[in-house]
Amino acid sequence: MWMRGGTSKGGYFLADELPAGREARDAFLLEMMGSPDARQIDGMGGADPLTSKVAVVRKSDRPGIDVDYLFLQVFVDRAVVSDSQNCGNILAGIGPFAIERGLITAKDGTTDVSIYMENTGQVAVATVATPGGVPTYAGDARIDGVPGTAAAVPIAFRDTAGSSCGALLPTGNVVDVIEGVAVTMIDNGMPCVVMRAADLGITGDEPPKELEGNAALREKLEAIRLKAGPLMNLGDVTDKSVPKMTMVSRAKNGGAIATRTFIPHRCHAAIGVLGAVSVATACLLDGSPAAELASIPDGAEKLLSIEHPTGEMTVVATVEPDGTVSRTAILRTARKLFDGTVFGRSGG
Ligand code: NQM
Repeated sequence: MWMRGGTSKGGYFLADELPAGREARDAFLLEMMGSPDARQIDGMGGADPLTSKVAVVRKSDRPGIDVDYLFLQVFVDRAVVSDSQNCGNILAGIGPFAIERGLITAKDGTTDVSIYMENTGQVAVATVATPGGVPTYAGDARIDGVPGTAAAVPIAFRDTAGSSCGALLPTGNVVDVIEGVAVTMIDNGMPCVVMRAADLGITGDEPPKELEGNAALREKLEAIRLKAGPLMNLGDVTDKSVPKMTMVSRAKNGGAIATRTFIPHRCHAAIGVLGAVSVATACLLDGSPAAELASIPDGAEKLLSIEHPTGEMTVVATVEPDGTVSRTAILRTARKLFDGTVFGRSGG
């Protein structure tokens, strides 16, 4: 099934529909997407990392969990399929997909679907609109980066700190300096390197195309990223899609902070879900470059509007008295686009 999940789009598969074994699976997914090719002309991919994504779903045998979800990033111009990151946007389609495929039975009204995210070993709970026990995609929720409105899919996360890096702050520091730039290396669901835009010589409100055209900036970001990888316990990140590189500046539209994010070689048209959760968390760390620039509301339950090139994403963060972020939630929408058969080059 092809679905839009949040501001991303990709193929959703039942695990047993894919070729068995990692090598055969990845060869099929590359052929199906049309990778490697900058235009993905011979496949389903949309020539952008955000539209070259795959979800592999199975009924879970874990207590209290409905389904297991493995996210795979199919690189556009390289023959790489990576499970090194999670994806909170594609996650938004998992609940409806699982109900459509009969993995779980929906209730009348709304159905909570608990999802084990295999990439990071954590759990998310998505609430799917299911009037009459059937998923509906129509509704009045609006998210930036997607035209029109659709049924709301609120998603809550717990215990995402250290999802891939083993700790919220894998170096133990709020600030480190790499290549002369002050950075916060953080992982609250997505490994991110958060830096001041000004320190990279940009204002932070440039359009993504302009930033992608800035060769000196891209080179500097990649130099920082390759050094950050091992420091974040991610090893050699040359062929990985993490860490994400987020440059922050003061909010321009009344939000908490403004962002421009390389994921990591293309500049995101918006920001990833767990990426936004990690950046929001960096804004709450005293002494971090992001905290200096952020505008933080009072109260234990904070609505942090993370501005990005096509609008904003609101992260709801629950902050404990000791300052730790114990729970986060975001609003997404999803839509079923197509259900059918896709083929590899051999026709299989
Ligand atoms: O951070 C893009 C996206 C993502 C990932 C990326 C995501 C997340 O927008 O949870 O959603 O950063 O590769 O789909």
